[in-house]
Amino acid sequence: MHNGKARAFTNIALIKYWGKKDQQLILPMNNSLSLTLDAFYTETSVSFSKDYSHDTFYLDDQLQNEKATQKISHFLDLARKQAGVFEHAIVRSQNFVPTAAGLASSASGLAALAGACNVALGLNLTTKNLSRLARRGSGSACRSVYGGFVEWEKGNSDQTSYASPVASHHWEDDLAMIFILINDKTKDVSSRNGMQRTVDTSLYYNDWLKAANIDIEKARTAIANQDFQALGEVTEANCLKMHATTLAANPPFTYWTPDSLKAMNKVQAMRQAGQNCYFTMDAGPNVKVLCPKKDSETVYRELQKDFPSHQLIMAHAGKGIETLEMEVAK
Ligand code: 2P0
Repeated sequence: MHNGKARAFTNIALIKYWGKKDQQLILPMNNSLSLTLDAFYTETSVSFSKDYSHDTFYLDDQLQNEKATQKISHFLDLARKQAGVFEHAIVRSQNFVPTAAGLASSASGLAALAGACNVALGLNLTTKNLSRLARRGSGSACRSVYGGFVEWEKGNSDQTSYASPVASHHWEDDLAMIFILINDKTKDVSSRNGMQRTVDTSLYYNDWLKAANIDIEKARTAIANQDFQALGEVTEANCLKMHATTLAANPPFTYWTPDSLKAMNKVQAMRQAGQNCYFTMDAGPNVKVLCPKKDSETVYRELQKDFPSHQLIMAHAGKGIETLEMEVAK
């Protein structure tokens, strides 16, 4: 029996990963830059044993179906191959999210699984190689290996595509991100399918790539200068450009709902009224508001005027991946 357990926090991209040039290796078309957060995380344990005849996956204590288990098995195969261990496994994942609001994250989930496999299989990976392994599970997971600001260098091969921390002199500790949870009644386009459809069909995709390269440079400079306004402006603009590509895809789609727009308008109105805050959105309807930590209570109270408290979650900068002690089941 080989056991391992790890905890990984989710991350939100300020400059988005949107499109792959290699779907099998999960090599992205552009560099992305994220902030790891403290509010949502996943703890995953894995036990490999020659006594198991197949892989089993429990998420939040629920046995998962074949499709969900296959994605995990595919990842386990990569880890098993690296280790030269060919035993099946039981994977138990627990998502820690304040409410059941569709915030379960593949970033924290696959990063935690990579961390657990690293321990269980004795891979002894450097953080760079752990980031490469996590990337194979889900692109954004490679950024959750680190805390604070993180940049995923797109690279051009399995060896050269991985995340690293962005030097910030702990500036991330002065920031906050408030999640506005928006109910999603629309039909889901997964991020994986959405980004691929956009790469394949969106009229705006090439312009997105040009813009993302410029935006990431601006974000790096803003972090180096600890310039909140510059970071907020490029974060919001980059998100809007990413979402614009989906409208020009075939068939077209959007992750926005009426309440997403209400939230975006609210943030812009707050800014016009002198508040320091900017939004970003990912492959779903939730809106995330970036603001300085010292202003976060004021921003939160202002958002409470339009959104009930149970739809608002305050987050701050989070840590990188952690190894945990595992209680071995009898
Ligand atoms: C990001 N997203 O940079 C972007 C912005 C969504 C919008 O990374 O196919 O779950 O597993 O590599 O990482 C979500 O995509 O996709 C994502 P796969 P992933 O955070």
